Amino acid sequence: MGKPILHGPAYSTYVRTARLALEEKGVGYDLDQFDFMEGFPDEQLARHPFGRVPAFTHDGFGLYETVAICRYIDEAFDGPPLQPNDAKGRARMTQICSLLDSYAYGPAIGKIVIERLVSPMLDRAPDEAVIAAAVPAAEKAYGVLEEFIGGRAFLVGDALSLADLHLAPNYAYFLMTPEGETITQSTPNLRRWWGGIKERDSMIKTKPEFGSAG
Ligand SMILES: N[C@@H](CCC(=O)N[C@@H](CS)C(=O)NCC(=O)O)C(=O)O
Repeated sequence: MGKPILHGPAYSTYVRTARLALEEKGVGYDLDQFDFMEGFPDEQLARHPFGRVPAFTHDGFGLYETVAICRYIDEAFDGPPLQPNDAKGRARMTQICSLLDSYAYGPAIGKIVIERLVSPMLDRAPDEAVIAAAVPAAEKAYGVLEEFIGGRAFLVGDALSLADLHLAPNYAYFLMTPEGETITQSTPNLRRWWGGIKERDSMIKTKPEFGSAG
């Protein structure tokens, strides 16, 4: 099998999730980086018709959408399994990835992180109204995740899964904002989880050069 290529910048949360899957599996890969804040290259738009990152190519097979990419990485390559082997565990893992996409990424990253961390980099003041409006939704999503993890070390079952890899990059950036700091203080189970996750080799190797993201 050839070496897979992941297309997208290391600073993207979703690119980092796919990289975490590759690193945790021990799969060698090339990272084809570009700065989408400067515009999407035509090649990426050809790979991803919705103009997002990441995209993934392997032996002529092209894929986009992070959950699909991560599942492919787990299933096509040798290495430690990243999905539970029972139907309920796999369903819970998929549910958590989906709720992160649908209910956590928008408020926590798309609104709060963008306003607090990215706007100042573009010489714009954070829009406090946008942030205030996003806080309840971020709080709710993190509260639900707090209940899912309970006293366990990982989000699903007793082993690392794609659900943990989906949350970790989101958590890393969210924690860099005052709102994220407050919300993560009130979710102690997730905070304990983060203490373990952030020390993994995969997290250290994929740390983005963007502020001080864990
Ligand atoms: N549903 C997509 C979401 C990907 C996504 O939103 N990526 C962000 C970066 S973390 C992006 O491409 N943003 C560029 C934009 O919105 O213009 C997936 O799971 O891969």
